[in-house]
Amino acid sequence: MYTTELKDKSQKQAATPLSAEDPERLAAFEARVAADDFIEPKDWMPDAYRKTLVRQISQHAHSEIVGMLPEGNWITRAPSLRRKAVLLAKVQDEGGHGLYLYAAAETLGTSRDEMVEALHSGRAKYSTIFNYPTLTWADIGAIGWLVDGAAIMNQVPLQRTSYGPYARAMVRICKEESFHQRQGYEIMTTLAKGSAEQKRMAQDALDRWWWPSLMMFGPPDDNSPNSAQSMRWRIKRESNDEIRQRFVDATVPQAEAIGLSIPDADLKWNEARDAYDFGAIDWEEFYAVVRGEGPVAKERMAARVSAREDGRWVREAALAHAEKRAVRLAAE
Ligand code: FAQ
Repeated sequence: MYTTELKDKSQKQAATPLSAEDPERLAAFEARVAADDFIEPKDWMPDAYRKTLVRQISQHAHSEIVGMLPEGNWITRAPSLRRKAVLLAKVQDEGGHGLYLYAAAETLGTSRDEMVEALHSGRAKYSTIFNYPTLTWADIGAIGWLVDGAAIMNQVPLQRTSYGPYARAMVRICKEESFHQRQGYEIMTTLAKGSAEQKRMAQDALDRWWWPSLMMFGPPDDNSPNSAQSMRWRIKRESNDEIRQRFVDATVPQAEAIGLSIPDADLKWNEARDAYDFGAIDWEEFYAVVRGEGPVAKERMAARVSAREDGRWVREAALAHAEKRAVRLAAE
């Protein structure tokens, strides 16, 4: 259903001068990017390239970590032991993704503490999608199916992003997201084929998660300030709108297969484009959520801040233990 194959269109991007830094180094850097070489942590890179990567990778990491909260809300209420074990494993995977991504960003010279501080003080963003509440069990199905489905669409091209540590983290993450998408779709299938009430619950979850899922891909291309530069640097390999369209085209038949309807009166197959036309996204809502006005934005940040505070003694104890151990080993 989902492929990890990369349909690369960024090859077509012209080699445009990237910035005004040391021309020789810059030319060598550009040539490597153009040749699809990975840039590695100790390689020279333009400052703006480094900044863009820290911004995107750390925001991606924050999204994984904050993204544990909506599903974590249902671990104790999963309807069976099997569902609980699967959900626990999935939420744990998201924590792991956050850690690989923080580690990838740290190779660019930013500490984890700095990144976490930027999140907690509201300076760094995380995905809008995690500012919506999980009201019923069907929301767990909808998140796996739609949110992980959208995450895969966006992350498959990132397996060939130009920065080596980010690209390699993506390979493993995509494999795990693929399992997450399937478990979500399986929950939705079970509910959609269940009692009338279960089917209503599944439809209600789809109604609430559909539009926020389309917003995950970011603003439209003509309103995406970072895209042009990121495409030239091959950090982004495909545009926000291209990936959003691919997600719609893959997901609509999946909804039809289980008898659910996409909540979009304008959704229509377009023969000429070989793709679905779909209705207008409410960008006002998107920007409000980006500004921190999402339905449960305050709860999300409060939960992250208190988790950090509650875990302080563990970090301090681990550090004290490591120091004692180092002294003991040195003495021996
Ligand atoms: N939410 O110029 P662009 C997941 C911001 S992981 C919030 O287009 P760019 C796994 C953007 O940062 C989901 N902010 O920006 C999971 C920029 O602001 P800035 C996360 C958004 O970077 C599943 C401004 O708008 N995935 O779900 C959003 O070129 C289930 C202008 O936008 C990633 O982070 C948004 N949706 O393209 C976990 C993938 N969209 O930074 C748990 C990596 C845009 O200049 C459960 N990231 N903004 O202040 C990317 O691919 C890119 O960063 C984009 C945005 C495509 C998200």
